[in-house]
Amino acid sequence: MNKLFSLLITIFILVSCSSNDSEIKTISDVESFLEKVEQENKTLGPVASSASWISSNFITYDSQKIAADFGKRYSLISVERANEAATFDDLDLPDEMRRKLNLIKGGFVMPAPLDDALAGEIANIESELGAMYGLGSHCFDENDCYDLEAFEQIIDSSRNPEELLKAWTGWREIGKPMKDKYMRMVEIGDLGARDLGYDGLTDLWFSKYDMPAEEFLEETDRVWEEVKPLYDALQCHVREKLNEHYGDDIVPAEGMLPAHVLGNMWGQSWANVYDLVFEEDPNAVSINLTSLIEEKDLTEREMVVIAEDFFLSLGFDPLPETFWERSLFTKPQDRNVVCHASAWNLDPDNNDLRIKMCIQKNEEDFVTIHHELGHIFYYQAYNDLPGVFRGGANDGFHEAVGDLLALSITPDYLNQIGFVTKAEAEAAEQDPIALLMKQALDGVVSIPWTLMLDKWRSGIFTGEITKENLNSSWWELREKYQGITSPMERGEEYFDPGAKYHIPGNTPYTRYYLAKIMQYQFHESLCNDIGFEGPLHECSIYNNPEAGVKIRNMLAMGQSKPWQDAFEALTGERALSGTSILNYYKPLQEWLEKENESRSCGWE
Ligand code: X8Z
Ligand code: ZN
Repeated sequence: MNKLFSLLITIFILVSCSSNDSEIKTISDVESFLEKVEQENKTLGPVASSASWISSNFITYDSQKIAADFGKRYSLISVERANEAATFDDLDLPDEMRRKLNLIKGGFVMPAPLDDALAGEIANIESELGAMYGLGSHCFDENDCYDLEAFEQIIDSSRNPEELLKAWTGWREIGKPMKDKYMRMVEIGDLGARDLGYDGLTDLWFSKYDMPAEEFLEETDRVWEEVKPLYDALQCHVREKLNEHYGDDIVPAEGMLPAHVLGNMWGQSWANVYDLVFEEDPNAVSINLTSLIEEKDLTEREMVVIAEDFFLSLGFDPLPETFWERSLFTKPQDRNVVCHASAWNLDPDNNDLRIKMCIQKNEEDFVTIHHELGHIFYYQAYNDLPGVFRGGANDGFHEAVGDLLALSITPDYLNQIGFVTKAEAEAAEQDPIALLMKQALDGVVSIPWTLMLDKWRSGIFTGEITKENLNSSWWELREKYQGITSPMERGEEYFDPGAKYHIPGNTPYTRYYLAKIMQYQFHESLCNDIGFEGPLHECSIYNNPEAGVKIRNMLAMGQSKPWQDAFEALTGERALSGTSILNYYKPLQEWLEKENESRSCGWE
């Protein structure tokens, strides 16, 4: 009787153990789990992407409803899979498998908790915020209404301070109603991040870089310290010139720059005030890409074809026919779309790649087309990898590819594609400061902005910034990092961060900071590899198959290895560094230091 009893107990223990999570897991369990995730992604992924594509291409009540529903379902299933992946934490696994599990556990931006109501609520808020930005417009009276593109038209080109201020403040009205929704979304996302085992959203966002979050953040700050003297010199010079143009009442001779006169809605690029801040050598010929695009009467599609040709010259495969059929290149007149440029990998197994962009025929958008195609050719390079490995080595790599090619839009390249004559290209190269200044007004100016944006967001995530100081802390950071200030008092009734796409859109922004730094490291290393001996700003990798192979090899790795491995494959280095960007702009920095000698630079 006793024996029978203990046998029954043993059977009970065995049965109960095998029916819960404490079951001993094996590698083959991991394999079947990964296969399941792969299959689910194949079925749910493309439909969820289509729902999202429709909701950004036709912003309507119903398209938002469908996108939110897919968002919720996708989110819940991803969290379930992340939790399942965590059950293999104690298993000793090959690196590749461990990496796949980690990617499944950490691949979230704004995770929902495993709760139907909260998952529904956060998905609705996300969709609402996206639509509020996409539909954003402001009327001063019933006959005086503007959307973002109309406001940008003014900010980018007007020199009338009153008109500029009106457009600058007008666009920021769209932020106000986002504030409470944004805070509620962060509250739910924080719960989601904690459920996944992270110490909140900041920890989740910065744990994706193959090193502890804190170490990564220290790295980004370290590089900023390297680049800051160049930025400070530029800020000082631009302030002087804008002060000369606008006078003390608009631009003070010392301190910070007012945000509305910088030629960009967010002050993140000052290229549009180039003519105010730099006097070109009268003997040099300057190349104005916007005028060339106009003179050649290029269509939007032709601009994309020229950018595609750059990639083809490096040996990349052409884009599929469906790219040309399904992409959006121009702003539709009869419906509302999210105009902020984006690149889509809708159905990786069928190479359904698209961009969505309201292209304007100017230099800025010509460069942005290269940026977007960088994403597209990255997708194409890694789409035959397993689903979990389809991603950039880190998100900064994804942002850097197109920008890297844009660094090669040199006068010589423009000559090669028949935009300018050889004589014009040579004449333009006679004034390197002019070329570098134009580049720096975009490439250097954006750096502190790309760093401060997520510092603000991280403050919200950790709770250091609260509802009471949302807007003031935004401006404190803009002042500290960029030396830019708001042109008028901005109280807490405003939500100025909401007027930037990536805040309501929940797109992490540190990726652009990484890209702005890494693209120069890539460029310098490729130019060395191909044996280019002149100054870095004259080097173009156009038509160079050797550079093409190096880039493609890196892209084809997707996120299958730590980013440092991918970085090393191209540059031979494993760490971020400000040295390449400083080398690139060295002649300009020296010139600026001379110009600034008698000026009192810096700001409090
Ligand atoms: O958002 C973008 C791209 C899409 S990934 C157009 N960029 C950032 C921005 O516009 O703020 C590119 C540069 C920075
Ligand atoms: Zn991008």
